[in-house]
Amino acid sequence: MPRLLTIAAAQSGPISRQTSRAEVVARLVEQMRAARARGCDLIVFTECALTAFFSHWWIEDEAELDAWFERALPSPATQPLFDEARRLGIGFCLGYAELTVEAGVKHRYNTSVLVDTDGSIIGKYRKIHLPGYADRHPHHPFQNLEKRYFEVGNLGFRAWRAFGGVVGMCICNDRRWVETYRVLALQGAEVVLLGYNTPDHIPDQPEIDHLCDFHHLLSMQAGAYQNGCWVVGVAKAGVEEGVSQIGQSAIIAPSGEIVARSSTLGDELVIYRCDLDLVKPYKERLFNFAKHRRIEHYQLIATQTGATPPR
Ligand code: ING
Repeated sequence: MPRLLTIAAAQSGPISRQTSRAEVVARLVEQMRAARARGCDLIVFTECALTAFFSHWWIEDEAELDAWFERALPSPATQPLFDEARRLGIGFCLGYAELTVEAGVKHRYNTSVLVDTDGSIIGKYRKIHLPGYADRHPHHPFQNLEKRYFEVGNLGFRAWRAFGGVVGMCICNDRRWVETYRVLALQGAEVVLLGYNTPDHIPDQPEIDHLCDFHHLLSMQAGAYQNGCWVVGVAKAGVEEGVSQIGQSAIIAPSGEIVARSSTLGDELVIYRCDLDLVKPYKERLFNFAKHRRIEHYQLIATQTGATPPR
């Protein structure tokens, strides 16, 4: 019996600073309904899906910053999403800005949750690779202040048995780092879900702007193939608060092939019926870690710890 999982990558168009959570949640609920009507079992929303990507501008006031975060999930504003998921019997992955208070201390993370078809939370991931910087760059057309607004994730990369397979999550810049997929695949991950806010211009490196789409897809396709995973990448696309961001939401098979991709820069569902057993030719043969991977022989590991400089 094939293990089929029909997934919707729910690409988001721009969200303005003035758009309320309620308005955004209504957009996400509409996408959830449309996905379910097209037979989807799981819908994947993007990074920081509830608001404009506020890391693109300087915020001094703490209360102003905290207003971009969710202090609980479900929160009153996001409860309709959880209720609709339960009513429709569809699972979802949601990226959001998480504010949590531990021992009286505030902690802010760039987070995603995996939610089951009954609306219960299966697992949570907090973004580890935070790109950009913590100080102001006034000469840049926009900022990337994730190192100022978020802490590095403290939950590691984790995979959970869910939706008939093994599912892991990462967020945006994580997809560019080879370790992300490998650490998830070593836990048996068959599907990796991620959202991203990716500008099509890098103020510090304009010379590679023309490669934005290529590097984005290359990272996910390589991660999928080298670890025998399905990879679902979901954009916040279009010009949001003056920042032009790539679309290119895509569903990538364990072969590394792009089997479905977006063609707009707005709200768009990219849907594919994923046969989870297509991971087998890669996990059980080409990249059978037990048979072929020999980490004990990788000298580089020693030099990486600074033990011995390269000869
Ligand atoms: N954004 C970008 C990302 O896709 C970036 C930052 C863009 C890094 C282009 C390198 C090149 O990784 C987020 N939010 O991580």
